[in-house]
Amino acid sequence: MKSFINVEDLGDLKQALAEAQEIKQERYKYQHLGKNKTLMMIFFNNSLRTRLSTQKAAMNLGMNVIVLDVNAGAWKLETERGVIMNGDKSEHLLEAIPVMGCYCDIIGVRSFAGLKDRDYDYAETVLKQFIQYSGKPVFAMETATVHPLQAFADLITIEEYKTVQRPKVVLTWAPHCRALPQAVPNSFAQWMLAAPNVDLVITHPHGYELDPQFTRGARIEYDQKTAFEGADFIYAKNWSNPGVTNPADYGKITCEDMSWTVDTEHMSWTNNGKFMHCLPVRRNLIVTDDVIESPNSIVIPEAANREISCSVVLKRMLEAL
Ligand code: AN0
Ligand code: CP
Repeated sequence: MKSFINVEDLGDLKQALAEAQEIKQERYKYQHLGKNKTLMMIFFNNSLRTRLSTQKAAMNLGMNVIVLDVNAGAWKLETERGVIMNGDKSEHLLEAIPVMGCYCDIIGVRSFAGLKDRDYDYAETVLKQFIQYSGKPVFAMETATVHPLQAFADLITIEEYKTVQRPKVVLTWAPHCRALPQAVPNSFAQWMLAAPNVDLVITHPHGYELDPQFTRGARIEYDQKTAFEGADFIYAKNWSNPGVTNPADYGKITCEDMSWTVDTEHMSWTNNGKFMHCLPVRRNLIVTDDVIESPNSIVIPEAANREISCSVVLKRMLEAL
């Protein structure tokens, strides 16, 4: 595997899920694969889970790991071509990327959407520059529009916790005090629609429609209660306005309706549904204390599966070097 961005990059999902279970049983089975190979992780944004789980997965595979927090110690990077660089940015990404590529075998990139210019974000400008100029295989650690390591971990978790052959999985918008990207819900929708046995329903306020390239074929239900009825899994996430219905709203908070917060009443509408969230989560905005602390909350095993999803991805990338 030369890159990991969209669900298609992984090929057959049943095979990938089987590989995930194999690695979960025996995490060090492939530790010879990464000998003398270096992973470089580049963070333009904060992280807890991605940083730790990706490093752990790489160590399980015997790799060396270098982490760079671009905003903590590196030169401030210019990302636009044609700019007269007389401001605070000392280096251009177009030199920095090939230099980074000299020191490693595989690169992971975290670079969130700026949420100001929809075309720039949805063109995945930064990620594409890494692919084009680093000369190395690149994987997304949440980029402007996708978070595939999270979605793969979510799928592994749903496979492990489902009690019916074809679970009803509900992706629900929930309120938040800051504008967040659409990467997590985009990838979650893309992966659930590609999964062999998932009945996906998406619920959100009017105007929050996700980009159809990720949701085509999904059932959209604007009434949250109707969506929740009979659900086996509730996957909560805030996202800012995707600007699909009204381009001027892109990246804005256009709904603050706290009736969307997932509380015990919401969960009572489900089929004893499990609660999921990618984390970090702001309690009592997205989900109440009661729900996230309940026995039906599987947010911790979900996070634990980030090590597993990443192990499969890095194993595949090492095999292709
Ligand atoms: C990020 C987001 O919503 O995309 C990362 C989630 C994994 N969350 C925050 O910035 C709080
Ligand atoms: N879920 C997730 O990617 O978390 P971090 O932002 O902490 O990496």
